[in-house]
Amino acid sequence: MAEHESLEFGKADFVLLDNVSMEEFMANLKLRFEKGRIYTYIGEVVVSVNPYRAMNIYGRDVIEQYKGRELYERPPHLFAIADAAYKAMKRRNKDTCIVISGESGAGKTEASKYIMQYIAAITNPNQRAEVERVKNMLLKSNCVLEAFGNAKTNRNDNSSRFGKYMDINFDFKGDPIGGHINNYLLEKSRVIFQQEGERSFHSFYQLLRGAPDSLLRSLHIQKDPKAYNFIKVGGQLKSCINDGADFKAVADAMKVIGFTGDEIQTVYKILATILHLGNLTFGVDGDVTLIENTKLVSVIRELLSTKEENVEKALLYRTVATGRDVIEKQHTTQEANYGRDALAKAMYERLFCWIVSRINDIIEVRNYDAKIHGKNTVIGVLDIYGFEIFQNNSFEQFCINYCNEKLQQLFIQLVLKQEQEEYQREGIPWKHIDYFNNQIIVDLVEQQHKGIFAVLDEACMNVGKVTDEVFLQGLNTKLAKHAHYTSRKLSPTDKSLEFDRDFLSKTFIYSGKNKDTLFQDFKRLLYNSSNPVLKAMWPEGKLRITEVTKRPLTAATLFKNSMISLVENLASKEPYYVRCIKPNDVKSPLLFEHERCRHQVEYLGLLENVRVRRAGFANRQTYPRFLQRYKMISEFTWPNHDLPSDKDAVKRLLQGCGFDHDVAYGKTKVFIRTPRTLFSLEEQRAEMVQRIVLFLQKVWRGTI
Ligand code: AD9
Ligand code: MG
Repeated sequence: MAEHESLEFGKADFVLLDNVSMEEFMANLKLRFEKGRIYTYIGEVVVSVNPYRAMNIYGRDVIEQYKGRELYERPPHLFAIADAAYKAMKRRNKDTCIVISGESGAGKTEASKYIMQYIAAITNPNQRAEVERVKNMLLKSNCVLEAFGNAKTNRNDNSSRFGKYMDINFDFKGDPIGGHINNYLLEKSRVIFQQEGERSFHSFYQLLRGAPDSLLRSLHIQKDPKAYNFIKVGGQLKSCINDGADFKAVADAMKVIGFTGDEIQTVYKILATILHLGNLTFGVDGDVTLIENTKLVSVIRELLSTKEENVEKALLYRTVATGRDVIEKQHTTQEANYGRDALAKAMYERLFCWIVSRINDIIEVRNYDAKIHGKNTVIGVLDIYGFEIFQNNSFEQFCINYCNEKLQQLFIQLVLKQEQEEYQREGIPWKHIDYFNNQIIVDLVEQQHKGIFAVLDEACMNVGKVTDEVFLQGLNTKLAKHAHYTSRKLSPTDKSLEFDRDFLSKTFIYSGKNKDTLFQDFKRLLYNSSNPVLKAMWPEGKLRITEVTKRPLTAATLFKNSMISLVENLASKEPYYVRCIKPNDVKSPLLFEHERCRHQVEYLGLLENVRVRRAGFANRQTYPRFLQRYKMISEFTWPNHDLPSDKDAVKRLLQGCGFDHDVAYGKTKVFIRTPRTLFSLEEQRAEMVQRIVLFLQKVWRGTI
């Protein structure tokens, strides 16, 4: 018996459970985890449990075992799902996507990297140089993005603090010819603040620990992270990550990808500027606000290639237009502190987006290829930040958790709802399955006019300074009757919103993070830099103050829009799912915390998924399409059938092969229950194709 069928390791597919109950599901999950079988299927969905140890299951030999094979032929693995997505794309010319979800630390980013490695390994058999180049770039880009977008949190030593969706484009041969990355809301508040036990983005520590002395000297930076206010807040300055070695790996990756020397230097200068900004302090002399450590201003000026007085002015004043007049208004120390922090965050965020766009410039599909070979197809890989609930949850957690709710909604729609609806439409007998539809939660957040984001935006339009209170009052009036909005508190120090859906619970939303203003003076400062790389990052700095009239979109609206378009994009592709589970909170390879895992199984809707799958069918195809593919395997249908309809012909074909018991006939489609039947049809077809080819060859050679 094949290993994946042996009961010693539990059931390889939850669909095969004797009874679909939470107890049996959990027992199987636990047994497999303990036996080192971290992957299990629900049909074509992979459930993965983070092993928290190096597993010897990703090597070249294992890749070979999965290459081109059908899903159910080998033990469950990410490679099988990657192969299925790849095959579907190649065979049917369809765009596919792999959506990886699960809470923070569950293993999404690692999974996305293994999937990419697999795709890279199985493509380009002819070793075309251009394709090798593209593959190398795609893989190398991960290392750079993680350095700038990941950080140590209390949940995960390498937590993604941005969402990433990467399209890989393939040519008609099925070889990667380019890609595109979309990034979503970087948690930029981490640049200036970290919770106890956490770190800022890896890039800062990598610079301090890995940069050669000469570089540090030129940046006026010392090695000790404790010297820098912005990155020492969390108190967690060491980590299990090797910052020094990573610095070199990232620098090499940037070079390989094609960043120029000047660009890389500018990246370091921006990091250094942010560190120096954090040490700037403001004081007052009479009614004048001033910078206490003016030496730092010279350092910042040098790093930014601007004029010294401009740096000082941008930090202490803001230009405002009152009617036609333009005046300079001095900051209070509080405003100056706010401005400094906003500048640091904005510079980092802009740097990150710029890095992504540079990578995109370089990995973009070469036009000539697309032109020559017509349409190319895409596999998208989504690795987004997972649900997280901290002691204090802020605007970022709210956005992150909303994003996860959106993805869960997509999963429900595609896997559960559409499946049920399709059976109904096709007139296939179907027992209704109950599931929690989280649309109500998604609406609570994003609905026009009365969703939380809308109320927040409205509060932020308020010119006065009481926006937090206005926001809370707005929520109270508009959402009082919402089933999932149970209470809220008005105390100015505890503005928590309470919901009974726990990913949204205890969220502190302050309107400031939504407004997210960076004074125009800073934009102008950076735009006027004589460093062309930096200047190019801040094109809006060229606007004069009187031209800046349009109110920018709020952070919430931007995020909401980007999520809506992400979900639309995913919905337009054929989705494959990886559902990651985190077995414990202490990163132990041995501990399977039952309650913790059960909770995740519940909110990922895995049990409902099994039920739908069991009630359902592995594959469905319209009658004409089915015939087109398999008609050659039956004498009744080859080369053409004389039955009254395609449906009758398909029936006849399947009866002839003895598969009639395993299928259902809908109005327009045939539904095949088990993958094995499909597999067998495929085998017979391949055999027949081979025979036909041999026959034709003989005809051509004139031997027949
Ligand atoms: V977050 O939402 O970005 O905070 P992820 O991405 O879900 O989170 P990640 O992939 O970063 O989690 O995994 C966390 C850690 O678990 C990794 O750094 C590894 O130490 C560990 N891990 C995850 N998957 C595997 C694996 N397949 N094999 C070995 C793993 N270790
Ligand atoms: Mg991650």
